[in-house]
Amino acid sequence: MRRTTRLALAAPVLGAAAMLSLGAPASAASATAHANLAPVNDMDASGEAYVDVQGNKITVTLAATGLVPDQVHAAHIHFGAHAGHECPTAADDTEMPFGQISTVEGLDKYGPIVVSLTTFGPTDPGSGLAIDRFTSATSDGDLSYERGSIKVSHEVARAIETGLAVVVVHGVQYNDTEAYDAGGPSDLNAAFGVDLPAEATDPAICGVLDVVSSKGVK
Ligand SMILES: [Cu+2]
Repeated sequence: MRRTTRLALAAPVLGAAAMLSLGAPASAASATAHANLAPVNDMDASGEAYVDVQGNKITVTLAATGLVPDQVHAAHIHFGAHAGHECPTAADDTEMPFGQISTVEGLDKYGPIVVSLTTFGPTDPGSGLAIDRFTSATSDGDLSYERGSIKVSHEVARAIETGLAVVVVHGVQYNDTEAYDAGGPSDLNAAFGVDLPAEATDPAICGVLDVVSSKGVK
């Protein structure tokens, strides 16, 4: 029964891929949004992200500390028209194992992946767990990321320009090994066809992209 529930919840993650491929004409709008990234699970981590929108292209800069050292951290922009446009809290920890807020448990709050913050190659939702293309934290647990000219759909550009998108950095530590080896299986495994532990994919830090300046956004 639990398996059925998880698959149903994970479906929107894949659904977003189809939406993105529709594309849209570029607009003249521009905006800058900023997110303070705060811990979702029990991590002493924090960070900041800026997203500049120019028409249908975005530039993303992200800096974080307190992440799992020397481990890769998948990071995304999440958005769903019917999501809460916010980050999950302990109240969203509704499925076993309790004490771990999983990516799927947060979907109602931040929506599906709309942009994968990879270092190279595609940035589509389907790249959401392309762990060989995400940034690793340093041995001190710091992470910095910058990538420009990321093409997004009109809907995603509008979501960012209107303060509805959310940045999530994944990869947590539920034990003391500084490796991804605990928490049970990830609830994204079925949707992405991977076999990762929950530690590799559960959200570490999260923040809503609040608009700090905008021009021509309607
Ligand atoms: Cu994510």
